[in-house]
Amino acid sequence: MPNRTVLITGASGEIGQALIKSLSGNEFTTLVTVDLKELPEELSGKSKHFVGNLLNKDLLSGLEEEYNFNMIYHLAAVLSTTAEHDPLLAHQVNTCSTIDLLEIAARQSREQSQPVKFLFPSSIAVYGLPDLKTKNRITTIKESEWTNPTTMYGCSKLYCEKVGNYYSEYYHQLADTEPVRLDFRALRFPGIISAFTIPSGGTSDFGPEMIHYAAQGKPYDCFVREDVRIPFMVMPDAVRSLELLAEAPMENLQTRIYNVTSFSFSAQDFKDLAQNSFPGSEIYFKPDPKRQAIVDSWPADVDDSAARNDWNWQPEYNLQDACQEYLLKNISNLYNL
Ligand code: AKB
Repeated sequence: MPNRTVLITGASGEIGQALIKSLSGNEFTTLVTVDLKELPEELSGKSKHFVGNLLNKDLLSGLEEEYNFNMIYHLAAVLSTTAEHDPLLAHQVNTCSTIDLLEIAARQSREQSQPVKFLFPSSIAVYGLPDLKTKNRITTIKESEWTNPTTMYGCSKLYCEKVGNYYSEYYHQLADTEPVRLDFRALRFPGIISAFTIPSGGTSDFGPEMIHYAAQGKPYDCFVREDVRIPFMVMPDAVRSLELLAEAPMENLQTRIYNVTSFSFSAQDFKDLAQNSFPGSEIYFKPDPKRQAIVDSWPADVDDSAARNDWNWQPEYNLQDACQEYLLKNISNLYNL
């Protein structure tokens, strides 16, 4: 296998940490990571880590000068709830940093005369269903349907999908220059549940938060109604789907944007799981109408048949394995239960 240099932004976040663990086992891969924060102790030494803000142009130009990237996992983002508190910041972090990194990838793909792959985690937040009646009527949603996001996070993810596709297919289409060979690929992730880290700033956080609180014996006030249902997957499947899409032969891909999911779960399902697994858990439903409205606009489930057909996507953890084999086992270990 040829040596390759991989950049991961947002490396200290939930997906970033899990991706570093997975990719750092490969002796042919040099990992370069960036985040506002240091990496946790257990990951230090697994990458060349830079602490800094992606909006700092000097940081990016320094990285461009020092490294020739073969692949970029651009994970850094302001998530949906945080983004509604500061939409301008969300725009800057989520879209401006993406354009800057796409520019670097485009230049480097030209200089190296080979494709630079650009992997982008998009989200079910790109969907926007107008009301609960519509949400309940639709069983699964395809990539091309209902892309009317109601959040700044969803808008920025949708824009980045479009612009990533533009950089791969049409960039500088009228200029008399060598075409760039940037290879942008995006996954629309559902809510992601990690057994090792607790999410923050998202609106799908009610599920993982509930389980982690219950395991620690802490009461939890759930900010959505019990009947709220959205798709979820566990972290190992999220990381595996990113790596599978990254490695899929281009000729098999009929699109650059794919839904992926494992199971659809309601807030009440999470409560039942928590109470069966950690008897005595105190979970109360105290919906916040504004956060509630955001998840009401997200689909209850997505159709990931394109990913299944084009690059053999299949989650390793179905609902039962996700709960028993991954979540409860690891969470119990984490909190020494
Ligand atoms: C969020 O809630 O903002 C994210 C997402 C669904 O993309 N977890």
